[in-house]
Amino acid sequence: MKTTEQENTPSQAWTEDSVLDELISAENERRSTERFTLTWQDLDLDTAYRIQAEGISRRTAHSGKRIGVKLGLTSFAKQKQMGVAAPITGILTEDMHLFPGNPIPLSELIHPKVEPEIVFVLGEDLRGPGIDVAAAARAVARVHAGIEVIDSRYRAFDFRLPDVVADNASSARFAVADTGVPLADCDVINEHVALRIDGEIVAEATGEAVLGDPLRALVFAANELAARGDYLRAGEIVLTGAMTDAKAIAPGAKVSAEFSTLGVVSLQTSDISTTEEG
Ligand code: OOG
Ligand code: MG
Repeated sequence: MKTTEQENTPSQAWTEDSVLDELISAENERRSTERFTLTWQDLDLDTAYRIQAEGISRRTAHSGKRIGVKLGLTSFAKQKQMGVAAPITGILTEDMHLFPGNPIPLSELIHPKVEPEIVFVLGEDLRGPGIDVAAAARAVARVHAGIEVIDSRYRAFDFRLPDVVADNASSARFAVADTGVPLADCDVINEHVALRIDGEIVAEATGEAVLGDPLRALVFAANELAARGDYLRAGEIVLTGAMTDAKAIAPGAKVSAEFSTLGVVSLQTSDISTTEEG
């Protein structure tokens, strides 16, 4: 079928259920899939967030409980890289958490990329709507260095906003440095990070890249979750979004994100090759 015909073909009758089944199969079978908006052109954000929520409830039923929330596409670098111009939220579960010494399991992933992130751990619940930067700041217990490993279930990371929302914002794995600091001890806007792969600096940024202030990402999360009757809980981890564009990783690669005051978080990929694109 020619591309023009494909674009114009009416929905091949995707439903919320069949979209979710396809995303789960793609993840389990380590294969990518075509974005749904090619054939379901009016898939909207409310529907996409419902698909995401159902995916999380199935995931938490067997793989681990919810432990946090992530922001996606909060920096211009990421919005430009992905061609999508609005922040989104996703949900983090226990089974996504990589601890020191855990490799990035390439044999379980499709085409993973790494990105450095400023991470908040909450000391109290944060419930929108109407959250502002001051309220968000009060809820933060600690700030940590983090690396997110994203892995879109879409072919070549080609998606529109509803696709990536349904796919839980490309969530795959993440790592957070053990020790954090109180918010008062970290100027998160000017916090600098250098992302290294195999010793080489591949990207650099400061916290300002994240909506001008990573606390604004936390504000966005609280208010966005409130629109769907959800809120951030005390103790939850919040990944505020990539400060730089994301970088693909080869088997055996050593990745580290070196922050100016938050310290270093390091990961190594397993040396088993991925099934697609590397
Ligand atoms: C979407 C997820 C973006 C971030 O930090 O911006 C994200 C993607 O780029 O696949 O996690
Ligand atoms: Mg991210």
